[in-house]
Amino acid sequence: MPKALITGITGQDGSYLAEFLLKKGYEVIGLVRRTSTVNFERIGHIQDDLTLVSGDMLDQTSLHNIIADHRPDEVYNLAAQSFVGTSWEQPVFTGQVTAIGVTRILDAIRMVDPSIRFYQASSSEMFGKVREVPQSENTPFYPRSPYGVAKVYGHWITVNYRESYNMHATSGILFNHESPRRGLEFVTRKITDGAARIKLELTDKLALGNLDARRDWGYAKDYVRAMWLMLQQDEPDDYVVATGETHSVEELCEAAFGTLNLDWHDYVVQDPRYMRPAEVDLLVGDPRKAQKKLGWEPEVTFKKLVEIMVEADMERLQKEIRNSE
Ligand code: NAP
Ligand code: F7E
Repeated sequence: MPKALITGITGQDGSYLAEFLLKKGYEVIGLVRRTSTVNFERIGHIQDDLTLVSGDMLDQTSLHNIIADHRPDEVYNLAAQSFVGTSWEQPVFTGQVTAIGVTRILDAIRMVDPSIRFYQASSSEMFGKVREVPQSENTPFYPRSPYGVAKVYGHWITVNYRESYNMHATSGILFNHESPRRGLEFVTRKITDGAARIKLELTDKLALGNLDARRDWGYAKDYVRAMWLMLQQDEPDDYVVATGETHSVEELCEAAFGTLNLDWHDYVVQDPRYMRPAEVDLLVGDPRKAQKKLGWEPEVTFKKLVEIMVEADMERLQKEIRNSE
């Protein structure tokens, strides 16, 4: 039975990857950090099938002991301070977790068993102020936030450990991917949840920031499959994972409110609080290498993704209303 360690298992991607690996017959170890209240909402339904271990990306000892005690075949490093907005408010913390945390876990692997395969969750935010359109594995980085800068570090330390120690260390440069399990602060979920609340007359306004920003949005379940495929290759490498399509925040509003037969113009207001000090205006990925080498294709379109998310938020909120009656 192959064994995988997932950091960030309580997050959106960690929960989908855990489900995916369990179905493939893996033993799944999940690293969780200590919190004063349990936050297993995304993994509660599979908790009995997982081995959860206590650790933190800020704590070298815990990372080393977990690798030494469990000896996984594959490590998926998904843990991060992943919200771009927060990275301006907590730049040092973001660097400690999202950048230096990668070195901590890579070094723990190097010391225990350098043959363990490693996946690093790199990000399209590294392209930032884009140097070319679409962005591929060869596009130079120009990050625009402390988060983006931290991910550039995480990417290059992964490449460096691959080249220095001959480790099977791979960097997946994933473009935005979403789902009903996306955190409520990210724009897709904020919009699908907001539209559902408005439909159910729980509120009548949705405050957003920059409506012109464009992103290449895919479905998280499709993207965790790509992570696994990367670690099944004979050689470690870097891969862009994206749909190749780009849409604006305004188009996202139109799609989400449209699903509920609402006109977004009647409800969305712009609020400077949600504008960023430096913006990433346009992201669109070139996924041809992943398609060719991994045989990976996204299955869910932008329209379908928005429908899935709106439907899930409607269902959740209707249930909450019923329970409160
Ligand atoms: P997410 O939902 O924010 O999950 C982040 C995970 O990291 C959570 O499980 C969180 O634990 C954990 N974490 C944070 N700080 C930690 C620490 N100090 N020690 C241990 N665990 C810690 O993020 P996601 O959307 O699933 O993304 C997964 C990874 O892919 C992240 O590295 C993200 O930066 C990267 N990425 C995401 C996207 C995307 O569009 N989703 C695109 C490219 C790259 P708690 O539950 O305790 O907070
Ligand atoms: O913003 C604009 C905002 O926070 C998308 C993370 O998973 O993907 C994610 O980072 C765009 C930006 O995601 C609001 O200014 C407008 O241009 O949903 P987001 P992100 O910053 O692209 C990458 C690939 C990651 O790696 C990250 O971990 O939407 N926007 N109005 C808004 N964004 C938010 N959050 N809230 C608004 O009200």
